[in-house]
Amino acid sequence: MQRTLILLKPDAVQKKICGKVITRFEDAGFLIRGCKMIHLDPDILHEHYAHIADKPFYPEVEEFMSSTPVIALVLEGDGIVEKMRDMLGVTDSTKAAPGTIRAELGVDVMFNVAHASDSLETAEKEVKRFFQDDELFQYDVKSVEELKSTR
Ligand code: FUP
Repeated sequence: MQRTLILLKPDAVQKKICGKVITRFEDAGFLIRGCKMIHLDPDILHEHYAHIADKPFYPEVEEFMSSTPVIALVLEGDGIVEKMRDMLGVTDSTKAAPGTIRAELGVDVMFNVAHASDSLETAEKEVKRFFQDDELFQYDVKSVEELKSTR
């Protein structure tokens, strides 16, 4: 089963749409394996965004991503890395396909709701970057009917 790393960005936190976004992930069948609120410091942001650290817009990314805490999630699901990128839409919210999270809830290229790992290889690195092994959890999924039958 694949895992991916999600960061619900400051725009999602400030707009109080984290629950709405997580509901979309759960409705897609993905499982939450890890979840925490963290304040990202310049060191971790520089590491996480190493691929854009030399771009002129990087200082703005760092300022934005540390402007409030973010919610970091490790989600699991069949083919989740690609499915999640499709669900989110392209980086620029104004160009994201209709129905995607960024098209519906994002503002622009910076305020684009969430980060998701862009490949399986990156996902493994990013999960380790933000979560210790003991912050990830295994549990069984149960329907309402199954839970009722245990009472
Ligand atoms: P994504 O993989 O879709 O999260 O996008 P990138 O890793 O390429 O970019 C990370 C962040 O850099 C974006 F969320 C916002 C910022 N960015 C810009 O501000 N302008 C750009 O042209 C590209 C990225």
